[in-house]
Amino acid sequence: MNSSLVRAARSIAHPRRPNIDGGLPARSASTLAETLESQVPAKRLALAELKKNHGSKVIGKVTIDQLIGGARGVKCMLWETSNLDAEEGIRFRGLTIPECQQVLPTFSGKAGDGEPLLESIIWLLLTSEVPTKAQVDGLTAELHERSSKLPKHVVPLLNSLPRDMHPMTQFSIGLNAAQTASVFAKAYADGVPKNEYHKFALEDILNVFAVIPEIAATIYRNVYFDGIVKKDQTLDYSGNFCRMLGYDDPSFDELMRLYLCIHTDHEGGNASAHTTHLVGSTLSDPYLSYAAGLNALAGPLHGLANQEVLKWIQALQEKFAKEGKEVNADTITEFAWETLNAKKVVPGYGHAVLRKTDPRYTCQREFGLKHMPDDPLFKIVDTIYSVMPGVLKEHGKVANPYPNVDSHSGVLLWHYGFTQYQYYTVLFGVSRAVGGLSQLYWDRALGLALERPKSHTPEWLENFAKNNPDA
Ligand code: CMX
Repeated sequence: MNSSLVRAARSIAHPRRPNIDGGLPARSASTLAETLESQVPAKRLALAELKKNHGSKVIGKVTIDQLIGGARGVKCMLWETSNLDAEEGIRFRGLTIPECQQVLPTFSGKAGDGEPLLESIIWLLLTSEVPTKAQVDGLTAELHERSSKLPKHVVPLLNSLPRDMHPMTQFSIGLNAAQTASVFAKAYADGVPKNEYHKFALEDILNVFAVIPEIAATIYRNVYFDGIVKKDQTLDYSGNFCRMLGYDDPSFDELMRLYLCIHTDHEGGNASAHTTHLVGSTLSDPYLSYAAGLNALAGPLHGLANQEVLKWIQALQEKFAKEGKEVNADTITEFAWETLNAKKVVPGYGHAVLRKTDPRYTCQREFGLKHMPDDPLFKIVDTIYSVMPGVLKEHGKVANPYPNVDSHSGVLLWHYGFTQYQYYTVLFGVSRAVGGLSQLYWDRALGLALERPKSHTPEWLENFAKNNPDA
């Protein structure tokens, strides 16, 4: 591991304030809860200062187009854990994906030797610090221990659901049902003071992280196999999740680590993160807040796009097999135009914010080049990548003709025999919990307000336009 890069990354992710004598404070806090608690007073103070000194500054204007068009670009949310740049893509607490891959602890213990552990990203997103391996190991053990907090009625409830109910619907039901264990809801009902909410929210957040692999794996094993879920808590979070799903291949464990890390967070405005934040702002507990986020993720314009990509590729393969044509750049182009002319979207392409290839796509492509360069489906995805931006540019409607994260995730899973693509969004959902709920911790710690933007009727807008011709 390159130690100067780790130091640099630590200072990007978490610029430490000098002590009065000019030295840097020691990184002494050992558990996640202690580390967070030690950060709360300074963060509260910083936000209060920001509000006091700059609260009335104007940071943007809103047009009627934006009001009608899904609030694109409207600056109206505070989000701690990540930032999305249209050109560069995501940074988790200041770190790009390649930087995370270089500095965050991995399964072997050596940063840079394999994919980061999800526990490393949990630590980074919550605390803004690059954790040590010992801190990450402590968190792994804590999450394994907390996994016993799944209420006993949840698995029987999941077992009773119809097999043909979409896995995302089952996931949402499972997490909502687990809400009976909410420590936050009980504390609120008991009247704990507002400045203590975050402590109880953190209990729920860590418990949600700990129990969702079992909810998710139970759904997978029920819908497609024998319903039996076997844990291996000698492994990390992702490795154990793979065993629960029924996969026992170190290379697949690495894919799952990568997959779970890169899907965690994509700043605040995306539908799943925003929904979690919005519902949480009513002081719904973290279980209910994230279950709402899952329902947003289940939409085909958002997380469901990863299953749609596989469906699209299969339809393409079927069509050209029937016609006795091979799948190549020409036939893919033909199929893309058929999709666009039928007024349908090409799944896995385009983005509401990004204007370049999604770095989450790029790192999955690199994983494919390393682990499965000759896989036929991987090659098709690569050929799609070589022609689709050109097709979409020629079509002329799409703001971003480049692939997003969902364009690549399915093909990697497929390579390992994980072909049940209706389930893919559940994996996204296991990961997105980390971003949405890490932010929810800070929402409660910073006492963020109930979210309640203003809406207007069409008549109001028309009158406004009439009375303000120069607006
Ligand atoms: N195929 C065809 N048309 C597309 C398109 C695509 N991949 N992406 C955008 N368009 C269309 C839009 O539907 C819109 O058409 P209308 O004017 O008729 O409504 C027009 O191009 C302009 O849209 P945009 O400004 O480029 O994109 P938006 O911000 O409105 O939407 C997104 C963003 C992701 C919903 C859109 O690109 C899309 O539908 N992509 C395909 C689905 C997908 O991959 N979603 C996953 C996104 C990542 C995630 O959240 O998981």
